[in-house]
Amino acid sequence: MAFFGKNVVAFLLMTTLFGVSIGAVYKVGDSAGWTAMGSVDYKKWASTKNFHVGDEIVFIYNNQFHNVKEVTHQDFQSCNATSPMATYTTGSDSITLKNHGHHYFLCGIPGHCEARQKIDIMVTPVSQRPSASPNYPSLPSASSTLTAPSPALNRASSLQFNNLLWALVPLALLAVGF
Ligand SMILES: [Cu+2]
Repeated sequence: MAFFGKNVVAFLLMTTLFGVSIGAVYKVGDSAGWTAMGSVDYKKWASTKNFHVGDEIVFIYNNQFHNVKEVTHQDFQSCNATSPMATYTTGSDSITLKNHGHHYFLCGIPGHCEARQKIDIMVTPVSQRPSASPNYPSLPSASSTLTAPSPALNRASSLQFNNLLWALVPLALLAVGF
């Protein structure tokens, strides 16, 4: 019974996560992909997009010549690839934007970042209410929240729900016993 309960929670967690993930998918550099050939101005490319939490960015490149490293703002500025927060090397790297704020990526191959193979992805918060203080509704227990039927939610509330959900993931994982 305990196992059954845990599985149900895990199942609900997964379906809820995927059920409300309705973010956009952006191919970095569009048809040019992730390159150091100078054909893409990634700063300009990013400035034409409006990234939100839950959106996905995809880096497409030949992994013999390039890679993707997520770095701090300082390392982004100085093209320092030696202490990345994350490294991607498949050549088809799909990254879901989980937090708002800046996400800095560069190619770690020597010289490429300097050749402007770097990108600053600015993720805007899903719900921006100028006057709202952080007034998250008091959360019920993780399990009762997760049983809320996601199909019934409209788009707006499911987006907010998605935000809340990320805050709940640690709770849920705790409940599942990971
Ligand atoms: Cu490169």
